[in-house]
Formats: sequence, structure tokens, C-alpha cells
Amino acid sequence: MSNYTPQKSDKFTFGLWTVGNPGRDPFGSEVRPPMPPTKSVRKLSELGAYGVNLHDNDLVPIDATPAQRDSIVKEFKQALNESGMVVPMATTNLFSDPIFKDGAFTSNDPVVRAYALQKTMSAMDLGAELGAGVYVFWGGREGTETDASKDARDSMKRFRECLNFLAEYDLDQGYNMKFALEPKPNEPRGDIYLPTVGSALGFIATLDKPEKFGVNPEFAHDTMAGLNFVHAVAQAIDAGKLFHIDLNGQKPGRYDQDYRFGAEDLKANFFLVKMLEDSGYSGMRHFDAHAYRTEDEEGVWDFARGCMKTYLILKEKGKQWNEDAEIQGIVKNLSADTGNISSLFSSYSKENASKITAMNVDRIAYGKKGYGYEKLDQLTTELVLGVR
Ligand code: GLT
Ligand code: MN
Ligand code: MN
Repeated sequence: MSNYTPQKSDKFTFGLWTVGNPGRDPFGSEVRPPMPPTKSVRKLSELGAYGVNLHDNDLVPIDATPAQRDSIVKEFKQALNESGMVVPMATTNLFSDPIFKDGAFTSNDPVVRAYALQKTMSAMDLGAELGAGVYVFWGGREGTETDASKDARDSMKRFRECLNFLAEYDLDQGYNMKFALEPKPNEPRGDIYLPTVGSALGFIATLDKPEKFGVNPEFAHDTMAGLNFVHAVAQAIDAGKLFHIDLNGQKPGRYDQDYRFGAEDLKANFFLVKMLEDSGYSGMRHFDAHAYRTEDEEGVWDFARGCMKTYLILKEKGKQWNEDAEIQGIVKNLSADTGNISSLFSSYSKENASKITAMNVDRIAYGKKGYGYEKLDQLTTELVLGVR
């Protein structure tokens, strides 16, 4: 049994905005002092993380002069080098500044859209300078409170135009970053466009260079809407579009809680980690979460350690599940195909169609059959709870 100590090879990353979250919420102010980015880098490296991710303004204030920007970036790069940390993902803050209150790429106002592009191109320059291979687009302000404000079809066109433009900018600059769209159903807007992984995948197919785009699904975003996150991730993997993932904890039907990974719904997280590991997903395991508002700095590091440790425990549990003779005996039996029936429909032919038509299926007997999922789920529960 491992001691669950994170290694660089585990590819654990945190956003600067996660450990740096000061605990502000709509009802109360900050409870923790600002965390200097260089401090986050050093401490996270000590804890075993592989890298940090950032929005432009997590590092460089929005009103910094070019000279200030350069000196901040220089100091940050030095901290990265000294601690052996990397920046695998970068993104743009297109949601905090009041100019974006009615959207960035989907704003009605072309000047706002141009400013969003200007800000994103410069954030991509920063990301490329720091070595980021993935660029995330979370359209937090792309949405509406009232659909009287804009026609959602126009919003799709505007969104598409901007993303197509940025894909060309990326190629023009020779950055070759992968673009990952991050869906969320609502908050901070009343309704956000591209609310689910499925809608993002559908939208990607309409872009000029769909191969450049994938998704960055987040546990909290599907779970807050009552959806099954594991299924969403499965669809992204199946489509070859899982470019990045945001791991955290969330109860269904709430605001975006962004709790420590594994803090909620251990079984869903177990199946999630198992799927990521079984699929050979080689991207980052990024924690987009923050410490409870009750915590001081010590609690922030407890939070960060907890995210990584729980992932490693669940990874080990997934392996155990795959090697458990009783569980595997049941699982193998579920899809047994003694008559090689599935070969009849793995590809179409008139002959196969006739064979299927001629099959005599005992519908009544099949309807009476018990599948044994109660037992299987209980065994899984016992395994996850550590008594198996
Ligand atoms: C913000 C949001 C996240 C996004 C981040 C990237 S910022 O914290 O809640 O889900 O991933 O823009
Ligand atoms: Mn996220
Ligand atoms: Mn979130």
C-alpha cells in the first residue's frame, strides 16, 4: 500500500486562484490575506504538485504597465524554475472586470468583443511564454438574465467568430495550444451559454478548426445541475475531446461550491478517477477548488494535500476493484456473449439483418431476470469504504 504521497508524475495541478482564494462570498468579505503567486508555487511544489495554472490577472494586475508585467513575470518564472514547477494551462479572466458584465465574446457591443479578444490574445502570449500547452475558455459571463437582451442564435455566431479568430491567432503565432471549452449551466449569469459538456461538444463541431478544440469539464458544474459527471467525462473521452479536467467537490442543486476534491459523493469520485486512470488519460489532474471559508493558511494547505491524497486513494481503490476476483467475476458475466451475437450488428449486411430478424428472443424470460446490481454496488461501496 502506498503512503499516498503525490509525485510530479501524478500531474496534479492547482490554479493560482484556488489556493489563493481569499474566502470572499456574496455575503461576506475576504477572510484570508492575498497569497503571493510565488508563494503558492513554492508551497505547492513542496506538497508534490506538478504545476500551477493561471488567469492573466491572477499574476499580472489588469492595469499593470508593460514594465511591471515583465518584472512580475520574471520573478514568477524564477520561482517556477527554482521549485521545478510548470504552467500546463492558462486562461483569461473575462468575468471580473465590469466591462464584461453582459458578456465578453457574446456581448452585444462589438467594442467589448474586440476588448475581450485583445485581452485574450495578450493572455495567450503570457500563457505561451510560460509554456502552457492547454488554453481554457470558461465563458462565465457569456449568458443572460433575460433573453430580451440578445438572441441566443446571435450569441452562438459571436462566440464562434471569436473562437475561430483566436484559433488563427494561435497558429499565426506558432503557439499550437489546445483550446478547451469549460461548460457551466449558470452562475455568475442567470443562464450561461454552452451549459453542458454535450452542448460544448456540439458547438465545437461548428467551428472552423474543430480538431483544435476540446473540453475542460468540471465536477461541480455538472453536479450542481444534477447531472452525472462521470457520464459527461465518458462522452468527452469517447469523442477524443478530454483536453483537461477540473476536479472538486459539490452537492447537487446548490451554488458552485468548489469544495476539496472528494469532499462530496465519494462513489461518483471513485468512478471518475477509475475512468480517468483506466482510459489512459494523460492530461493534468487539475483541482479547481478552494478551502472552506472557515480556514486560515494552514487550512488552505490541508485542503491542497487533501485533494491530492484523496485522488491517490481512489486511484488505488480503482485498481483494487479491477483486480477483485468476486467483483470481476460478476462484471465479466454481465456482458458475456457466448453465441457471439454482437458480431451480427458490429457491421450492417442484409444477411445480418435477416439473422437478427429471425432470432427467437424469449422477451418474458429476459424481463424476469435479475441483474445482481445490488450485490455489485454493495461490494463497490464496501471497497470504497475500505472494509474490503
Ligand atoms: C472560476 C470558475 C472556474 C473556471 C476558472 C477558469 S475561473 O474559478 O469557477 O470553473 O475553471 O476560468
Ligand atoms: Mn473550473
Ligand atoms: Mn467551479
